[in-house]
Formats: sequence, C-alpha cells, structure tokens
Amino acid sequence: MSGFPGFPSGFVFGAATASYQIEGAAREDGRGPSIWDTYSHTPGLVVNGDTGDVACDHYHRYPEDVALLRELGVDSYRFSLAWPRIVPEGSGPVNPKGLDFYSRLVDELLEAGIEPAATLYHWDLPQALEDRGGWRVRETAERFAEYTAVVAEHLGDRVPRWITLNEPWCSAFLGYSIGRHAPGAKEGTPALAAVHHLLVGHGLAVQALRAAGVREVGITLNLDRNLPATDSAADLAAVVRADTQHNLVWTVPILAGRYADTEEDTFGELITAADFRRDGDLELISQPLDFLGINYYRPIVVADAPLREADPAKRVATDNRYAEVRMPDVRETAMGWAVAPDTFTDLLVALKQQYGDALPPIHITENGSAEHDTVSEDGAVHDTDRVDYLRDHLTALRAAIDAGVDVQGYYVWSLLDNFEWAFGYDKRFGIVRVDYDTQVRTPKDSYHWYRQLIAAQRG
Ligand code: IFM
Repeated sequence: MSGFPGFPSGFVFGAATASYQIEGAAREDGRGPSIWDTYSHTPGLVVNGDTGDVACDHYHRYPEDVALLRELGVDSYRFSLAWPRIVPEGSGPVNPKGLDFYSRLVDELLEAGIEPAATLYHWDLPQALEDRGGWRVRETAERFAEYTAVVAEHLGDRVPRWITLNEPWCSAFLGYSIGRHAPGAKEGTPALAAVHHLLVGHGLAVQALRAAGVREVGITLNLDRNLPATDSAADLAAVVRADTQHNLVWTVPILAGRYADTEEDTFGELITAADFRRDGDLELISQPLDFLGINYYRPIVVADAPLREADPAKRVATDNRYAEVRMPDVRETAMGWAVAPDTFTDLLVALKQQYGDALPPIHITENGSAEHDTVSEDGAVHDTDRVDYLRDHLTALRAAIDAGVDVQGYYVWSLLDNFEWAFGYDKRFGIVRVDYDTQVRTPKDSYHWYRQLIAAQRG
C-alpha cells in the first residue's frame, strides 16, 4: 500500500472479538449464566436494555465469520472462551458441548490458515462464582486455574497463543468499584482485593498453561497514557494516582515482581488495611511471559479533583482525587474518546524505558474505534473516520518499533460490530457491520482497507 510504512517480517496482523460480545446462544447447549447475563438483564444498567442473548449469533454463524477472516487475510484471530459455557457452575462438571464449540471454531480457523489466539477471561465470570464472592475472594482465582487446565488440555495443542485475562482493570475497577460493568458493585477495599485476586488468577493460569506445554502465554492490559490537564503540582500528582490505578498496579507486580510504590498514596487506608496478600504471591504473579498484550484506544487527560465521598468506609477505589477532562482540539470517536495517535507511540516507548529488558515482546491485542457509521444507498459503509484512525495508529505503532520497542503483532478491535457492554449495541467498533435484525454482515471500507494493507505487507 503506497505511503504506508512496512512492518518487520513475521509481524502478526489479526482481528479480535470476545465471547459475550458476539456469541449469543446464551442459554444453549448447557451454558451457565454469567455475571454479564445478570447485569444486562437488570433494568436500567445497559443502554436500551440490550443483552448478549443473541448478539451476533456467532455461536451458529462462526463458519461465516471465519470466512470473513480468511478473506481479510489475517494471520491470527483473537477470541475469548466463555468460562460458563465450559464450566457452567464455575467449578465442578465440565460441559462437553461448550468445549466442542471452541474445538470446532479452532479447527475452522486452522483450516483457513489462521492462528487462533485464545483469551481465557474476557469478563464473563460464571454467576455461581460471583454468588460466592467473585473476584473479591481468592477461591475465584483457584477455580480459574482449574478451568484453564481443562481448556489447555483440550485445545492447548492447537492454539499457539494464550491470554490469561483481558483488561483486568475493567474487571476490578469498573466491576467492583464504580459499578459500570458486571457485577455492578461500588466498593472500596474489595475492589483492591479483586485486583490482587485477578493477578493471582493470572499467575495460577500461567502455571496451568505451562504444565500443558502451550507455545505462548501472556496477559492483556489496557494501559493508559495519562496526561496532566495543566502543569500544576496538583494535576501532576493526580496523574501519578491515575497511572497507579490504571497501569502500575498491574505492570509492577507482573513485570518487576513487587507492588507499586505509589499505591499507598493513591489508595490510602483502602490498601493499607488490606489483608488479602500472601507470601509467595509476587513470585506467582511475576512468572516470565512470552508476550505482553496491550489494548490501546486513547489518552486520558487527568486533573486533580476533590474526593467524592468524605466517609472513607463508603469511598470507592476510584474516588482518589482525579478527574478526567476533555482533550482540546482533537477529534473524538463515537465513544467521546480523544483521537491522538502520537500518545500510542509515547506509551510504548515509555514502557520500554520503564521496564527495559524485563518487558516481553508486545502484541497490540486491541485497537480500533467506534464511529457513527451510516449505510449508503448502495449498501456500503464508508467509514472514513475509522480508516483514518487505524492508519494513524498503525503509523504510530510503526514509530514505536523504529524507536526500539519490540512489537510483534496487532489485532484490530473488532472484526464485527458487537455488544459494547454498558453501551449495548449503540456503539459500533466493527470493521464488518452487523445488521442485528437480519444478522447480515457487511464489510465496511475499513475492512477493505485493512485487507489491502495486509496484502501489501506480504508483497
Ligand atoms: O469492547 C471492548 C472490549 O471488550 C475490551 N476493550 C475495549 C473494547 C472497546 O470498548
């Protein structure tokens, strides 16, 4: 593709989705309920009362979706496994029909010449485990390891790339602190316990995957580029608190084997009173990884802000005196997210500077944009803004590689329009449009653009 920088040979181009966002078939073939079934069926929590009951009906239409991937020419497809489809009660009996579905999907991908990349946890926790405490309790991490072992035994020989958790920040803070994601809790210390138990679950899952002899193991973090609203000392300190919560509580234990120095300043008595950490946990959490998955969409502009709740017992972990403000003079996507591709380069370069040789090779496991798509009279979707977004972010990624960051892959989010969590079907991230009434898939201009880019890279 003329004018577009080349990527190193062997660079992986992919596309990504997640189980609850696309599969549907929520009550079929023995799948148990997840926290997202409960959350989405609770009136008032998801825009338009949307649920993942049917979604893109991928459970039945996966051959058509794999054909779209083959036509796109991707090297790899990142999908997630629904834990409640495989272990419906979160522990105990395994559901063979759930395993069969993923086995068929993996075979279909391999036949199409596409490498499967499987995420074990993209937020659909079995409801039965939430009823016993969810990620607030250590038991959930242990059950996660058991489920991982089952899956690795069945699919480990055919799936080369494994991701333990997707964006654990969302699970812990959106799920247990501000309640914008399932299970919708608004709690303080329990949200920080969730951070720790997710990290422990990751460590135990790494052990289970290693025991099964899989090829590559990693975790996906949604790392943020936090920028100060002004250069006042108060705003700069707020950036440190935002960095701690979004980035450091994950990267420091995983990559450096310790807890972040700034967590006490950030969380105060919520963390100092914590009793959920055990000896040996850091060793478990910091086992070597083959890659670090990073999801990147936008920068966050941070300003100091007063605590929302004066009573510490009621305060939630995100009430730690920072506010997000709008970035001036930039385009925003349909999510209201600032488009600033340079910050993508900056994030990756800063990460390399911070962690040096302790930073494993990176795969960008998600990047993309929700836009206000319209269907033209000829049925096409001319999503120019999305094409610009993808081109500019891939260019920014190339700049990070030039600056010495070892990035080995890129997955566009998302292959399909899908259930965008609390926003329901209102926000469209797909490079393929889904008509939710007919389930007809229409590749958008961004799909054709990405296909050409991949073809041109291969020469
Ligand atoms: O749709 C989500 C995905 O599930 C996780 N990463 C961010 C995407 C866009 O919000």
